[in-house]
Amino acid sequence: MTAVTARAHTNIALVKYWGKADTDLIIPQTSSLSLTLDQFYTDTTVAFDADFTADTVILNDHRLSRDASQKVRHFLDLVRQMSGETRFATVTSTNHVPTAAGLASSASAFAALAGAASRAAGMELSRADLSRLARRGSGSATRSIFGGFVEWQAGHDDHTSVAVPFQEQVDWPIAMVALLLDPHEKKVSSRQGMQSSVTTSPYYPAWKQVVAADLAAIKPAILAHDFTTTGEILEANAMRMHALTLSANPPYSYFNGDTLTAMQTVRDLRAAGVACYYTLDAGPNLKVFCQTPDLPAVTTQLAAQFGADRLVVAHPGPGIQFL
Ligand code: 2P0
Repeated sequence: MTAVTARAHTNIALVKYWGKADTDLIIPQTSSLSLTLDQFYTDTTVAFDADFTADTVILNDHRLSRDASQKVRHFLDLVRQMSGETRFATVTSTNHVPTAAGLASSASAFAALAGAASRAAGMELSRADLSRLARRGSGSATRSIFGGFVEWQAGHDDHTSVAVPFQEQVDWPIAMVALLLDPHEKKVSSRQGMQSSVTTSPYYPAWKQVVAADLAAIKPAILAHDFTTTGEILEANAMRMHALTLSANPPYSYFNGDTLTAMQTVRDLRAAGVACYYTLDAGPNLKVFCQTPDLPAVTTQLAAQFGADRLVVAHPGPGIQFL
């Protein structure tokens, strides 16, 4: 038995992925672009052994039930199919995500699992192949194979739907401040939510145009370290993604009251001359994008309003590592 351990960091999309073209292969409707973060990562160890009579999944020291481990076991089946491995595995995973971040993401989880499981099964995959494999577990995991700014190119099949580094070494002093407003699990999972948007929102065709235009505009802005353009695009993109939840049938929303208050705080900071922009995913928690000289002003205001224990400051992080 050889155990392999991989570490992958989570990522925050600046131009969001919200909708699948193929729900089985997890081919998205659009490309997306993210920033991998240094503060939040998952360490996963996988070992296959002929003595095991079933797959076992241990997450943060707790053994998962068959139901809770279904996605991971399905992923292991895929790895066995690809590699010819026939034994069962034990997967031991630890999420290093400060509870205050509200960021328990499937992105770092499936990226780390793709790395550890494929190598434990004897495969030496390129990072592009790891990205393709991670995608089969969770869409956002496709991007977590790489560090810094990453583009997931939508593609049209298993081979062409893959992430590519856009800028792995980030020499731009930027930060993402995670603000926890509600630690509870979301009522509508991303998977259900995005599918409902694809099939019922009349605005979905417009979203595809929005993403194409935002990607074309944000890439040169990032390369030029144009903070204002980058910030304006990522904030508007997040709001337009959330417009797909409000316009779905039945309509739903990931916002709570504090979400709206925090958005106003960010706008007030900007009006007061502090450059910062927010984004948010399938939950009520904000991530505030700023440059490091503005960090003290941003964190002081957010801490005064919501409590210092609800903030985690993150910076650009690395791609997958084998430990
Ligand atoms: C993203 N999110 O681009 C978007 C923005 C949430 C909001 O990817 O069904 O866990 O496993 O592919 O990747 C979260 O959805 O969904 C997500 P699946 P995933 O980061």
